[in-house]
Amino acid sequence: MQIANMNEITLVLLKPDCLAKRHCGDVIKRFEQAGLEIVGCKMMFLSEQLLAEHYAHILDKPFYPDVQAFMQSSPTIAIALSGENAVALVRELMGPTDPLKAVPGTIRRDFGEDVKSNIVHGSDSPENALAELKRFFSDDELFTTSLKR
Ligand code: IDP
Ligand code: MG
Repeated sequence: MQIANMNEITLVLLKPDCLAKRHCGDVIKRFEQAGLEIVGCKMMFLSEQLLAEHYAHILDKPFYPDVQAFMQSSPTIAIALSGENAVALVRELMGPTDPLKAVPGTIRRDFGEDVKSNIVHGSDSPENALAELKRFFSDDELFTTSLKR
């Protein structure tokens, strides 16, 4: 059973293909329509070092150099999203890693191309979300309390 967490925050990255295809608005709209709130947002060029930390779990894969080149082909947009069960909700809206295996209506299926060029990153667990938010945002770049009404 999943325990509802109203204040969960997750990290989303709009990848270079999302920017190139002009789908940033479409993707953000899906998240906002699902009730998620933007509590942090910035455009970033991801360094080799930051990518190696972010993608530590695939660093030894033969396809990693291609992933690094793809992720450095333009800046990305990093977004912190807050809401009830934000981590799982974002993963559901994204669909699985491979857009061709995703169902229509998911972000990756509707806008993605292949297993590498899949439009968006979303943290895969609340623990990883906390680590990733720390990696991409400083405390004063996250507006987690001031936006609450
Ligand atoms: P996820 O993004 O769905 O969590 P991960 O397994 O964490 O998937 O992989 C990180 C990213 O690495 C993927 O989003 C994708 O861009 C890339 N990637 C994963 N598997 C492959 C592959 O088999 N070939 C090329 N790129 C891949
Ligand atoms: Mg992942």
